[in-house]
Amino acid sequence: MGALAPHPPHLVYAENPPQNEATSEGGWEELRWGYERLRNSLSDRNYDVIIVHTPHWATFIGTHFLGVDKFKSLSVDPIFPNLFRYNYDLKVDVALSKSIHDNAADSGLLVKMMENPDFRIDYGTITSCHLVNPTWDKPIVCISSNRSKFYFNSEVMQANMIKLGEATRKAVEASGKKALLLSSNSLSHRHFTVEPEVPEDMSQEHVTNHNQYLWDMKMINLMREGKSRQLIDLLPDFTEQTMAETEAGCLTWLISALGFPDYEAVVHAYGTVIGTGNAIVGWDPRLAKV
Ligand code: 2X7
Ligand code: FE2
Repeated sequence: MGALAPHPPHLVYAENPPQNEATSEGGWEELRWGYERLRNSLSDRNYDVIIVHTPHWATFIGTHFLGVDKFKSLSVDPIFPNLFRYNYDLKVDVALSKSIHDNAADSGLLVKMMENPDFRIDYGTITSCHLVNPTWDKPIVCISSNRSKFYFNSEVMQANMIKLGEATRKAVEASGKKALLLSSNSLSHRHFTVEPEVPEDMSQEHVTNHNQYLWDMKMINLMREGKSRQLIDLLPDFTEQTMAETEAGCLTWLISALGFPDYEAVVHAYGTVIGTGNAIVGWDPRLAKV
């Protein structure tokens, strides 16, 4: 299975889990209830591993993969340290990580295993994984975002992420494991630059502008209609027009790894966080037409 699983740290803050030092009065319920619906949709799926592709582990030379069994530390969001100071303790499926790495290398991508045991895990990975699986009872594979969109352009980024998706799929199939794949990103990404006095004051929350909303709906409707080829074809224009976080390549990787699904995606929620557009969407191969 796959999911679009955005990572605004506000959603973890609003849930008040014991791992997070900051406390809140709630907020962003539509998105949090959407995550609850996504979790319910997974409750009868016995998957072995979560594979997450994250924008906030940015690598400029190639794609990197976590290559150490366990990581435990404190993750502090650089922009919102008031909201997110999260004590994480996670396990990595290094064998699967290495196998995706090797397949990607065979397809001509520049790749590297990240083997520094003191490496700080980014808040994108932690937020998406926490909201999908708050018990952290599954190992993860974590894939960095190669910034080829910035060094080259969207087309190069997409071509590389399509290859990376294929390499991921091959490695998962060869492993015999059942994997849940997460694209950890928001959609439209123009946002407010001033935080309200009470961050969870929902009277202040809305999409930054109508243009962003219309683009988000265009993309979400393509997902709902199972038109994943059109989705990926439109992605460079969407990313340009809305400064979308799809610039990181996560969604292109996910759609490619799922084999460009032509079945309908299930939209669990759409909502804004500091004006950005966020959709929680699941792709379940059981919905594939036979
Ligand atoms: O990283 C993020 C994000 N993608 C969206 C909204 C708010 C904060 O952080
Ligand atoms: Fe982000």
